[in-house]
Amino acid sequence: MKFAKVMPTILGGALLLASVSPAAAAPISDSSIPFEAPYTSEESILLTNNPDETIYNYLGQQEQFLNADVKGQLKIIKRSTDTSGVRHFRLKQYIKGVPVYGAEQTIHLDKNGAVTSALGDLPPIEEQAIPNDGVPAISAEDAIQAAEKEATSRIGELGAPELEPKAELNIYHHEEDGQTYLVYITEVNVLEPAPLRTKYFINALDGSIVSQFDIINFATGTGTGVLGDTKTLTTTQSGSTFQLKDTTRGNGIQTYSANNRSSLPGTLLTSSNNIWTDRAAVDAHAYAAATYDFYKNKFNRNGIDGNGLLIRSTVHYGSNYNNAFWNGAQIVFGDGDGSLFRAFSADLDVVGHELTHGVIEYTADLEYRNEPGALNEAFADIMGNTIESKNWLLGDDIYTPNIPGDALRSLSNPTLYDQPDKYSDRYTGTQDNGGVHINSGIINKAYYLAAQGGTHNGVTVSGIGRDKAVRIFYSTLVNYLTPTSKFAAAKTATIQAAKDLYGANSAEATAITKAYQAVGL
Ligand code: ASN
Ligand code: ZN
Ligand code: CA
Repeated sequence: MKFAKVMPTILGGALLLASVSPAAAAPISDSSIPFEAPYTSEESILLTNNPDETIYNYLGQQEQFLNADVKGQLKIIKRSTDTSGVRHFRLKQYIKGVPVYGAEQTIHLDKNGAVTSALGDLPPIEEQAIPNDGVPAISAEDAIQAAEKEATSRIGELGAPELEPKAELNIYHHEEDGQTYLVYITEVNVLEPAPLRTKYFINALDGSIVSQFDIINFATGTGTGVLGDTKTLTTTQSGSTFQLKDTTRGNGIQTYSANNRSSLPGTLLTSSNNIWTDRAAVDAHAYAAATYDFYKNKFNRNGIDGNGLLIRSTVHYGSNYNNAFWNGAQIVFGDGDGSLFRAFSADLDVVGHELTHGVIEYTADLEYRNEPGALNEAFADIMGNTIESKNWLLGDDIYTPNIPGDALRSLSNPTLYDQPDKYSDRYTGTQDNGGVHINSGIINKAYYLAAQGGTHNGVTVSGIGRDKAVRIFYSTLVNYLTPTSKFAAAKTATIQAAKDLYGANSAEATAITKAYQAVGL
C-alpha cells in the first residue's frame, strides 16, 4: 500500500517510553550480534531464530503504515543488546542504493524476541520520483565548491576548514515544497574570517542550493533600545556567554563599549542570557545591521568596502560626548549630554550617516573640506536619511530630547537649521572645514526635490520617488565622482548616472537636471 503522508511512528512514542524499564535504560553493550551486510531479500526472512527476521517480518505486518517498497528499502545499520537482553535495531532507508536523508527507524525486541516498539519518521517518497534514477550529474567536488561559494558570499574568503569537507549523495525530501531531490550533503566549517558551520543540500543535477542551515555560530538575542523599543539582535554564543557579534553580515558586525573612556575599540559587549540591556549598544548593533542590509539589498553592496569589511561600533565613547564619527576604521558614538543630544546610536539616520562616511572613503573618497567635503556630508545625509526613510529629517531621534519635532538638519527645508538651499547662498568662510555641514544643504535639497518633487526658486521638479533617486545618487557616488569633485561636477555626474540607469531622455534624468537647476546649479 502506498501512503501519502509522513508516517509518524509505527507504534506510539508513549508505548516506547512505557516499555523502557529502568533496567533497560542501563548502559548499552556493544553489538552482541555481529554486524552483517544488511540483507533485505525474501530469502533472509526465511531464516529461523534470527532477530533480523523478526524485524523484517514485523515490517511486513505494518503495510497499513508503510509504503510496500519500504520493507525492501530499510537496511539494518546497527544492532545492540543492553544488559536486560533488550535488542535495539537501527534501520536506514536506501532507494536505488542511495541513502534517504534522515530516514531512519529504530525497532526494539524484548528478551523473548517480541517487538516492543518502533519509532521513525520516513518521508513519503515514490521510487519513480527519484531524479535521474539516483545518478548525479555533478561531482562531489562540484557540490563542495557550490557550498563554499555561498559561504564566501556571506562571510568573505574562507579560511582553512576545521573538518575536511566531504559530500555524500542522498535522496532528500524537502518538506517545504514536498519535492524529492537528489542532493549532495556537505558542510562548510571554518573559523576564519568568522566562525561558521553550515550544512548544505546541493542539487546533484545542477549544483543549485536546495536547502541550507547554520549549525552553530549565531544566536538571536533581544534587547531594548535607547527609546525603549524592543528589537532582535544577531549575536554569537561562545561557551556560556553571548557576544554582541553578528557573523551573518559580511565579515561581521561587532559592538563594543568604551565605558566612557576614549580608547578604542573598548570592550566587546557580552551577556549571560542573550537579553541585552545596554540600550545604546542595542541600537548601535541593530542599526549597523539595518545599514548593512540596506546597502546589500538595494545595491548588492557587501558592506563598507564592498568586500564585507568588518563593521565595528563603539558606544559610550567619552563622557557626555555630543557627537558620533567614523574614524577610518570604525564608527564611534557618544552618549550625548542628555539635553542637547541623547545617545547618538539611537537614530538610524545617524548610524547610516556615519557608516556612509566609510562607504565614501572606499568609493569617491571625497576630500573632507570645501565643496568636495560638503558633497561628502550630503551623501552621508542622503543615504542615512533614505535608510531610515521615516521623514526628511536628520538626527530627529537624538537631538534635544526635551524638545519634540526638531532635528539636526532637514533635507526638505535646509534653511530650518541654518543651511543654504541654493548655491548663491553658500557659505564661503573657513569654519567647519569650509562649511561641510553647512553647504551640504544645497545638495540635500536637490536630492529631496528629485525624490519628492516640488517647486523651488521657480523651478518645478516632478519627483521620481526615493527609490530611484537613491539609486541614482548611489551610482553617482560609486561610479562617477572623484576626490576633488565640486558641486558643478556633482550635477553633471548625477545627470549622467540618471541617463545611464534610466535612459538619456528619461523622466528620471529630467528630474535630476531640474532638481539641480532649482538649487541654482
Ligand atoms: N558627526 C560628524 C559627521 O559625521 C562628525 C564629523 O564632523 N565628521 O559629520
Ligand atoms: Zn558626517
Ligand atoms: Ca528634539
